[in-house]
Amino acid sequence: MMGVESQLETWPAELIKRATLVEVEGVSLTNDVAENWDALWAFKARPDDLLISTYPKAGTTWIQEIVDMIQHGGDSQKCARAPIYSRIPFIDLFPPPPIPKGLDEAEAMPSPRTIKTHLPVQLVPPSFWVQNCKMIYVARNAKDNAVSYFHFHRMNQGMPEPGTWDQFLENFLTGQVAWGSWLDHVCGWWEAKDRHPILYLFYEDMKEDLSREIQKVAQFLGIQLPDPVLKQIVQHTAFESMKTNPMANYSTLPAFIMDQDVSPFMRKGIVGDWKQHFTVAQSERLDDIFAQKLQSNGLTFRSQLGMQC
Ligand code: PPS
Repeated sequence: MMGVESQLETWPAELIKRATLVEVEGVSLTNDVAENWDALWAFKARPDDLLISTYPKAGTTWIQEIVDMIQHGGDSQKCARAPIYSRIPFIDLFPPPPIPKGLDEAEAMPSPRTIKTHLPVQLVPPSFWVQNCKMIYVARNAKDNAVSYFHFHRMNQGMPEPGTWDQFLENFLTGQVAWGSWLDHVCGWWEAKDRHPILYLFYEDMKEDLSREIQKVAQFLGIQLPDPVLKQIVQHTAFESMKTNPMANYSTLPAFIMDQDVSPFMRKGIVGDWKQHFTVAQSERLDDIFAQKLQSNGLTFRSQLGMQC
């Protein structure tokens, strides 16, 4: 993707169109993913691939930067080699040319590769399971996740129209958003971790103690982190650092793709911002819809630090 940013400057903005939703195996996906479904499903994973999976806006970019820093011994210069979307290809991204498809970028990348997906567990290309690839999943509480996703729809001109917050929340609650139901996503990956090498992390835990969660990731990857390296990674992946890092904050993309004046990609980066958006009734409705399945899966989320719900 190096060099594509300069080509984009001369690109007709009308080429970016808001996506529509199409169901694949009962999951709402954007039309571009659905149109390329066969190629995505046939993706050939390699045994030393690391797959990063998240529901959109759960902390994907954060864990990507952490993993890249761990893999490069905490060397922030090496992690500045390219924007995050080029360092770690996103296989379920099918933009119009000249932006390369994530699949093509992944295929061209030498091993060992780290790959990003937002797919629910049952839609992950089978070769990842066959090759027994390591996977890291990050989950975020539904309320902050929904708010972040709403603002992302507003600023990303390739996402479906979000409508009002009230409309968007209804779609989120019924899984009528890209990559489907948050509930099915977090529960499906939670169940899969018992039969596969999956490190399941929570955004809220990362906010609570970043150093502790980075150490979990390093241990999972079998990499020793000397104390000064750990400190460097904590500093480099703190919200304020990533917000101003052009290789992490998506500011390399033009405004006709992501309009950061509408809402910055690195927006607030906190736990509990949902309180500024949800009415009491909306909060209770979400709890009613999600609580039972979460409970029966033994899955607990914190929607503010210092409490569980
Ligand atoms: S995407 O488009 O799905 O890849 O987006 P994703 O990276 O998953 O989510 C973006 C949200 O994560 C927040 N973020 C962070 N929070 C805390 N610390 C760090 N370092 C960090 N990096 C990204 C980002 O601000 C978005 O959340 P909101 O709530 O919108 O601020």
